[in-house]
Amino acid sequence: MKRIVTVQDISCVGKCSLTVALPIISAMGVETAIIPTAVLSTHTMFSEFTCKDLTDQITPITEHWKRASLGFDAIYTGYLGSFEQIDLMIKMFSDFKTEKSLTFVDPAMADNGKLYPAFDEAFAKKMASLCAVADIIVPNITEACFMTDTEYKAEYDEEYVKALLKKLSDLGAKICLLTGVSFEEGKTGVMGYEKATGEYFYYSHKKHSRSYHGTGDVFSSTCIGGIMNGLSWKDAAVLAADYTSECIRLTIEDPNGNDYGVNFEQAIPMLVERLKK
Ligand code: PXL
Repeated sequence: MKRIVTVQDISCVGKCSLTVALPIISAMGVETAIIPTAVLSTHTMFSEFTCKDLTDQITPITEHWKRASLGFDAIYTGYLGSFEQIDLMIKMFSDFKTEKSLTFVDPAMADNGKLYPAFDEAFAKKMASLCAVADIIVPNITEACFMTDTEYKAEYDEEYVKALLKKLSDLGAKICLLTGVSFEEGKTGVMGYEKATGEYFYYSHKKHSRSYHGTGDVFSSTCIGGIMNGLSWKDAAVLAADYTSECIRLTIEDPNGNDYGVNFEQAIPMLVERLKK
């Protein structure tokens, strides 16, 4: 069985970061070690939240793991809270990455043209330095723009997205996967670029009437889980896009659906079925 470690916060309510990564990746048959970077009462899109920073726990945990000779098939980072945490992740990559293992960065920090409340432009530039040393990065268009000094556009063409992917790739990552890429009304999807082959990849599906927080984390978790199951990055991206879309559909159809996160739990059987194929 493969083992990954994912490093992100615990938002106690809100269905994002570790509370989606842990169940989704585990359901995909992959051991999921965690480092919680902070404990929040809810994610930061609530009007109020508590936050206990756990940065001082990261080094003691990783030093213990080194003494115990623990290794990981992948290191997946999500929402991080500070410059220091980003530096610690760069160090963790260099301490734990092997030739066979994968580093996967979701620079979760912005959406719809805006940074999340806790961040500023300097933080986005710092996040670019983590993306530079990753194998695979999965920003949305907003995050990619902040990291590459590109003007954010709500409407764009394929040329704009390809140029954005090229700039992301120039940061250093081997594979760049942009989420939330839409070229036609009613559809959305993912567009990727692989530095080694110069190849672009696009996959789209239905765009739903509503969007929810945490869907980027659902996508990233499924994508790394798929890769750990032996899928190519493109097939993993397709699976992750389809699963995320199904989670959104189920949430919209649920009369008691939460507005803070998606019903990812209800779509886990579909995810597991798809992995068997
Ligand atoms: O990736 C979403 C996310 C994760 N963690 C925290 C957040 C958010 C989005 O707002 O606030 C704490």
